[in-house]
Amino acid sequence: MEYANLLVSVSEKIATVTINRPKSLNALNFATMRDLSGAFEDLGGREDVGAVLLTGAGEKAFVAGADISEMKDYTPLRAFEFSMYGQGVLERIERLPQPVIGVINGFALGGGCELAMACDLLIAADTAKLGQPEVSLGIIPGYGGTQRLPRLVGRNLAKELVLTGEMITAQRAYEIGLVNRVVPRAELMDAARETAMKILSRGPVAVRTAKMAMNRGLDLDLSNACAFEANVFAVGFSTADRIEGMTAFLEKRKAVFTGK
Ligand code: CO8
Repeated sequence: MEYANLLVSVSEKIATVTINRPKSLNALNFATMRDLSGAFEDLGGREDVGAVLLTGAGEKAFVAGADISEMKDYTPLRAFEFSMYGQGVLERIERLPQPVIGVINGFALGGGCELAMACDLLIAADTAKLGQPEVSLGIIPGYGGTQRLPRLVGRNLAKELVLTGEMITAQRAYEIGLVNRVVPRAELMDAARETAMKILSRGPVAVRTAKMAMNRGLDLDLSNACAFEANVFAVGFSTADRIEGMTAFLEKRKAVFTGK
């Protein structure tokens, strides 16, 4: 599939989705959100894709936010519609069956930070900067930033970031649990691929269902979430992968999973 604002490639079961508007620091206009929606819908159904890397084109930015030049003329109704549409796109990314690694190659601001938070884990270049600067524009985050950020880093740190609008370094983002790892810029893609390869070497059904159990369980109370986990755990015992995984362990060899 070809997209006006994205580059999508697949190699060794790893899809790389690159937001490709470097002149605007990969700002998210409506067309880009529509492309992201289409690309992730397509990737979710592909058997040749076991993990996805999401990154931005160019040296400067992952995504510097929603496209301010497009947003400046919004009516309240349009703002509501685009916020809801974008939230749906981020939910599609968050709920993709395969794991999604956000590869933060530069600025991840506003809608860019929100997009990053919809990924399963984040690897950032040491040069990256993250933040929710919306209040500097007189608006609030609209792609789930006021909701995902407190869930990820805790209420007080989220309030500090959203209310001051200050950017933080990748290192600080690591310290507060917003990103998983910080690596030198030159090593970023290799580090992301390495993490994806490690995940791909595990039981594919287990990886997908573990992701789902964590995502869905976080929205439930602990007791019901654990009951949900027990059900998903039990389903795992219907797979060829679990027979292979346990047999390989007992035979002291590497498991060869089929994803069945
Ligand atoms: N939207 C549109 N264009 C942008 C954006 C953006 N968010 N960010 C950068 N650009 C453009 C600049 O206008 C500039 O274009 P041009 O060359 O034509 O003048 C080009 O990208 C390069 O940017 P700068 O010259 O500003 O580069 P600097 O290195 O000087 O600065 C910064 C980099 C600090 C990242 C700076 O560009 C900046 O502050 N950008 C805006 C960051 C921001 O405020 N982001 C939040 C936007 S609001 C938002 O994301 C809300 C999300 C929810 C929306 C839900 C409803 C739709």
